[in-house]
Amino acid sequence: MDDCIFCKIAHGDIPTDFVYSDEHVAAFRDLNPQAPVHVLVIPKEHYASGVAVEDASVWANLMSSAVKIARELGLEKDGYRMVINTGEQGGQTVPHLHLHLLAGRNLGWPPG
Ligand code: DGP
Repeated sequence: MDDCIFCKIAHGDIPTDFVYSDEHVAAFRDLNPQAPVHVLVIPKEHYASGVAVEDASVWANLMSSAVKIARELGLEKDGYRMVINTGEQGGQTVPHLHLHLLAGRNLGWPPG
């Protein structure tokens, strides 16, 4: 997708400090962090949202990478939250599937 900001990040068109990167997945810090740790984990392939995913391996790669990143960042002891906003009412603003990994403070529930 030529006009997708997360595709540009994933493919190295925008200089980015990656927290993690492999063949399928990239992770980088959110521009507008909502917690002391706020990492976005994305598939390198473009999916407008999770609704567009038909291949379960996309979910497997995304989730297993997020768990690995949480472990590497030392988040397991105090805990963390993973969020995937989907669609308008789900609060999604960037139309490229992404998982928010949030940690470093007490996170409220229910979400706003
Ligand atoms: P969502 O509302 O779930 O679609 O989250 C999109 C997030 O993406 C939001 O927290 C801000 C972040 N974001 C948007 N544009 C950029 C960008 O260019 N770079 C980075 N690092 N984060 C971005």
